[in-house]
Amino acid sequence: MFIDQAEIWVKAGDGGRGCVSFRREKFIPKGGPDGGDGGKGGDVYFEAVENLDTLLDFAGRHHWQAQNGQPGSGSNKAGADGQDLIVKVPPGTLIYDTDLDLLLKDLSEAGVKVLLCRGGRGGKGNKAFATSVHQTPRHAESGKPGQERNIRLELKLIADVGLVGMPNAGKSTLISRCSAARPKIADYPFTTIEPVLGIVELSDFRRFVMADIPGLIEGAHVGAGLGHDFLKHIERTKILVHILDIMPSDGSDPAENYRTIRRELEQHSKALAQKQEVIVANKIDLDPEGGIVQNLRSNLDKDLHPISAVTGKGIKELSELLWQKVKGTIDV
Ligand SMILES: Nc1nc2c(ncn2[C@@H]2O[C@H](COP(=O)(O)OP(=O)(O)OP(=O)(O)O)[C@@H](O)[C@H]2O)c(=O)[nH]1
Ligand SMILES: [Mg+2]
Repeated sequence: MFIDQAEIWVKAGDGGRGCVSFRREKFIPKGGPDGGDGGKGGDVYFEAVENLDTLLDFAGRHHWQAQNGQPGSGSNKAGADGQDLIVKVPPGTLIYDTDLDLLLKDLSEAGVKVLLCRGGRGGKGNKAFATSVHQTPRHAESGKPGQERNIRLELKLIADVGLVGMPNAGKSTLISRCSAARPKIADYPFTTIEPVLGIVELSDFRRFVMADIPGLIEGAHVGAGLGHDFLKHIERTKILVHILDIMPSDGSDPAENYRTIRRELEQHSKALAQKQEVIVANKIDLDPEGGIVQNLRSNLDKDLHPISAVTGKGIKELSELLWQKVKGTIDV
């Protein structure tokens, strides 16, 4: 359904070069070769870890490289091996080699780790080339280059929060306010014709995924409007955010609209209707006295979260509330 993608270049470390050196000490005239070997280049691993759910970390960084091996030195000292690079990705990440157009690995579960590029072997120092007939070799090997690949990472995103509501309620305005998603917004119904995902980021690296779907209308479960097709996109979300327009331009009653959408959800699927729901009263900038929201609250007899997606009022509080609920919900 929704796919997060990143194309990157990964390279293992090169092997360190071997050393050409001869032992020189005061009273030992012909000390013999003592150049050490180069260290091995670091490998590149990919590992699926818990607590990551997007490929956002790859958006700003294209090159991922493990450390090179150190060159060898005199007195038979081998160079240090380069450090391995362990790249952490969310569980469910698919790794493709873009040059070979080949799926390399499906990191389906946390804890799975795969070696993607092998580090180059270190070169031999001149010590290694000494033989009985050739006691003063003056050459050493260079290290082997580390493997490199162009890869594509793909992750199917599952939204934590799904936005539902009548057309024009302000769903797309809300997602564009609290995430980097930029869906089309307009004052006519069915502006959104396909689902859009946004990542809502809060302080301290907290974030969750929000899905904006086309507006629902009466009869959606039997195909009216853009139909119920889109409801399947939010079947796996943890929470539904039901957006109500407190002052619909068609003059309809917000409380009635709420009930209509609830009926549609119930008729579509029981599981969907049983999801935790947060009801949002949008467009409170049109109700400066707060009277409409108050009436709506008592009419529905439910908790309402007043916001204005246009001015931004109440959005921060709403995002915090949603994050709390996403984090606290075990029911996936
Ligand atoms: N005054 C006011 N207008 C708003 C607010 N939020 C959204 N709107 C307006 O409402 C209209 C519809 O907004 P959208 O975000 O496109 O609504 P939607 O729910 O995504 O609509 P569909 O995609 O058609 O289902 C636009 O003209 C918005 O500018 C708000 O908080 N206050
Ligand atoms: Mg929309």
